[in-house]
Amino acid sequence: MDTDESNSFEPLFGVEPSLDRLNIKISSKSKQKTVSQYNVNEIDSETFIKKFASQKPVLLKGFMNSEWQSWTPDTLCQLFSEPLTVFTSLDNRNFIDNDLTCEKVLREPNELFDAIFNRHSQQRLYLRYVLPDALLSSIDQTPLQKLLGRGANDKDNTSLMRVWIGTAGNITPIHYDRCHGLLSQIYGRKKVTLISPKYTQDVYPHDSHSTRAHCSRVNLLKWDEGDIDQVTKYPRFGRAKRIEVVLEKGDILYTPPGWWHHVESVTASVSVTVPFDMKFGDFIPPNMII
Ligand SMILES: O=C(O)CCC(=O)C(=O)O
Repeated sequence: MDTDESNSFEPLFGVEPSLDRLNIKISSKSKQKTVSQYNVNEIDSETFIKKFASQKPVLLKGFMNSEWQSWTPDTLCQLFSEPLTVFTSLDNRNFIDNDLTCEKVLREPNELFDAIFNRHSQQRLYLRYVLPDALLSSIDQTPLQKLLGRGANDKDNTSLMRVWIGTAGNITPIHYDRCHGLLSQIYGRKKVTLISPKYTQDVYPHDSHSTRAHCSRVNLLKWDEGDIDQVTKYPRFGRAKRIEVVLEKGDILYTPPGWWHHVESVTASVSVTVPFDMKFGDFIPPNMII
């Protein structure tokens, strides 16, 4: 099942494939229902807080600009001198931080980045790492800081930033987070499918007492392929309205707490997650609301 997909990898770092070539299906459903989108000078902090924070996802275009030279495979190799712990996926597709779906392996940085960006491996790999200072300093955070109404040197924020570097085809399966999500794209493309918390019962979360309570049992790709097991077990998933967003270099997607999301790396990808208001506050996970 994975081999066809892996043949659609783009060969070289720096080559940005077009959506047509990637054969992304933008369904009529997602055309009708999409997220609001703003360019960098079109939205201020007040509007963001009033209209979106905690309520609706929003796509922020051109909010995460980085000096590209700092992020090439060569510079990445120099920044990470020790062997790195990376995830492999048991089905070579789905990655969630869980022993049931992933294994940790050690890779030399040059071997890892070569495998990710030059397709020198059929094995999918996902690195999640604290953002090194050298990369952090190459990002212009001013637009985002203004939007969030923070000081530019907010240490709490930056020390919690994580970089996600992975092969094309990696999937983070349907789950929700309890904190606000700011997923920013540095290189390549990701397709994010969002589902409102109001459809929680149609998403079939794992048992509310389990450590996977924030994860859905549905395998979205298999369900869409009509996999008989998936469709039979999870018939109501068809009712859950989906919103599809393609994240490109420079974009940030804001996802409110409790919104279900499924993330697929369309190409080899580098993203940074920016924590915003990590306190859970009064947020009650959707599957815990009686
Ligand atoms: O980019 C990914 O693969 C997953 C990111 C995600 O789920 C998140 O930031 O909450």
